Order: sequence, then structure tokens, then C-alpha cells
Amino acid sequence: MPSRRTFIKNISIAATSGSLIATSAKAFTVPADKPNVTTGNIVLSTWSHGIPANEKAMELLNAKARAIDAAQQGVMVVEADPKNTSVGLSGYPDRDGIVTLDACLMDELGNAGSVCFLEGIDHPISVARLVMDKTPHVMLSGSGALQFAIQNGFKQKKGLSPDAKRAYTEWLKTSAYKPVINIENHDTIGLILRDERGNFSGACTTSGLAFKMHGRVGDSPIIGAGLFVDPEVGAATATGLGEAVIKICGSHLIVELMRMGQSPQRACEEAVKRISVKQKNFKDMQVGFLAINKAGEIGAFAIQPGFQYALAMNGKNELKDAASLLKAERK
Ligand code: SD4
Repeated sequence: MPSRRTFIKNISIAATSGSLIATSAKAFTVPADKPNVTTGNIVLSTWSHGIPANEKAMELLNAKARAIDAAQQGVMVVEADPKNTSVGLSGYPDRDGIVTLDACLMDELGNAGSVCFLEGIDHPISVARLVMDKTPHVMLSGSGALQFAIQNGFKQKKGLSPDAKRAYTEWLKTSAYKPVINIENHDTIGLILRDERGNFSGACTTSGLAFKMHGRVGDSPIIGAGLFVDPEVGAATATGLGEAVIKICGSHLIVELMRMGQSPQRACEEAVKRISVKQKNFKDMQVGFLAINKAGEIGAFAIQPGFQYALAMNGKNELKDAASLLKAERK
């Protein structure tokens, strides 16, 4: 154990040469990365459905809309897609045959709104927005979230999309409950952005794991897990097995690492590494992270190969492959 004097001395040395992380065992520094500054609007989002989401968000940013409006309306494009089986009401149901939705957002001031375990509403992200704007709370769940949505003019819809109905009927043949992580498929949309004035915002929305237990809530509506925005530092979002992300407070961890000087890429890698160290079954799951910092640098990293993300900046909107901890042997 270092003496108090040594500890304090270490702190002052660390404070001059980088950022300090103190644990119960020791204090150590995180060497700062040198940023490459990028100007202009940047939108970053998960999976190939991020392309149309980015397009919408960028259109709004170019028209000088508020960062939060751009983030919200970007993910609404995906929520509204009737072919998408993992976001919005066309998503696959839980094991009781009911689609339950999770969504959250954070604005350029660090305000937050969230809904979880919400049934029958087309745009859960818009309900989350109202929670943020109109209530003293951050998160509403289940029947309370639904009641609030209906009071605010949302219409409740019942039933499954034809695709979801087919998949559910097939699943019922075995009813084997084991989360199958869509390693190569798209799932949650997490969208984070930095506008040309340096404002950050983010939005995250999903129907969650297909055939999950009724009542299961993943990382996507949890501030600090599926999404985190800090106006002073940047933003991060997650996709994949929510249970793994919640256990390390993934998005918050990444933003804190960036606060201490790590690049978004290194911070995403560190978060994935944290999962691999703490969670023995990490080889059987997929988690992907995205991050963006004040300088306009971006980061993307996943456990498994196959995680794609959409990046819009400098007049382009492109789908990219994220690097991963594990090699491509699964493909
Ligand atoms: C969740 N991260 O609910 C979300 C989406 C998901 O496979 O399940 N992806 O955990």
C-alpha cells in the first residue's frame, strides 16, 4: 500500500502528465492521445440502417436545426421502417409474442429522456423526448410510459408485423430461450452526432432481443449504458447484448475515458476489453460501441467481426466495418 504522502505525490505527478484514474488498489495515468481536429457536422450511427438515419440527421444539421432534433428525427426513420425487425413496432416480439420497446436520448446540454418496456407505440424515441421536455423525470416504463404517451396524443397499435408473426410462429416450435445475438445482422440504432457549433446529441432505440423474457429491458434506454452524451467531452452509444453493456456502464465508461484524454477509438477498445476481462462468455456475444469527441474524432469497436456503422461527414455518408477484438473465424 502506498503511504498517503506517496499517493498524493503520485497524484500531482499524474495530474501534470495525463489524466488520473484512482482505484482502491492504485492510482495510474491514462496517457492522452493527440487529437486530430475535424470541423463540420458529423453523424455516426450503428449498422446499415444508420445510412438513412444519418441522411435525415445531416439534412437537419445542414439546415441549422438543434442537435437533439437531428438525432431524434434520424432514428425515427428507422423506427418507421416496416421491414426493420429489431427497431420499432415491426420488431420481433418477446417470448409472450409482444413487442416491447426501449429508447432514450440526450441533448446538447446533457438533458436526458427515456422509455422502456413500452408497448404499441410507433415512435418510442418521441415519447422519450417528451419525458425529457415535459416531465421532471428521466425514465418512464411499461404501462406508465404508455399512459403518458396516450395522454400526449400517441395512438396505441396492437399486433405483430407479418415478418415478426412468421418468426414468432417458427420460434414457438422450440421455444428455446437463449438470446441469439445477431452477430452479422443489424439491430438497435444508436446515433450520436456533433454539429458544426460543437454541440453533441444522441438517440438510441430498439425492440431489444428477440424472444426475450417479458419485462426484460436492455441497455438501450439506460442512460450511461446504451447512450451517453456529455457536452464537455463527447458522446458514445452501444449495440449488441444489452446485459453485457449494462454491467460495465459502457457508454459512460467511454465518455469518461475520453474525458481523461483517450481518443474515441482507444476508449471504445478499452470498453470492449473491459467486457472481455469481466465477462467470461464474451466470445459468445456481440457488443459494438461508437464514440465521437469534441475534436470530431470518431471511434468504433466490437467484440466480433461484422459490426458495421454509418459515418456521415464532409458530404459523404458511408457504411464502414468496425475493427473487432476477435478475428473473423465466425464468418
Ligand atoms: C438490447 N442492445 O436490447 C439492445 C439490442 C439487442 O441484439 O438486443 N441487440 O440489448
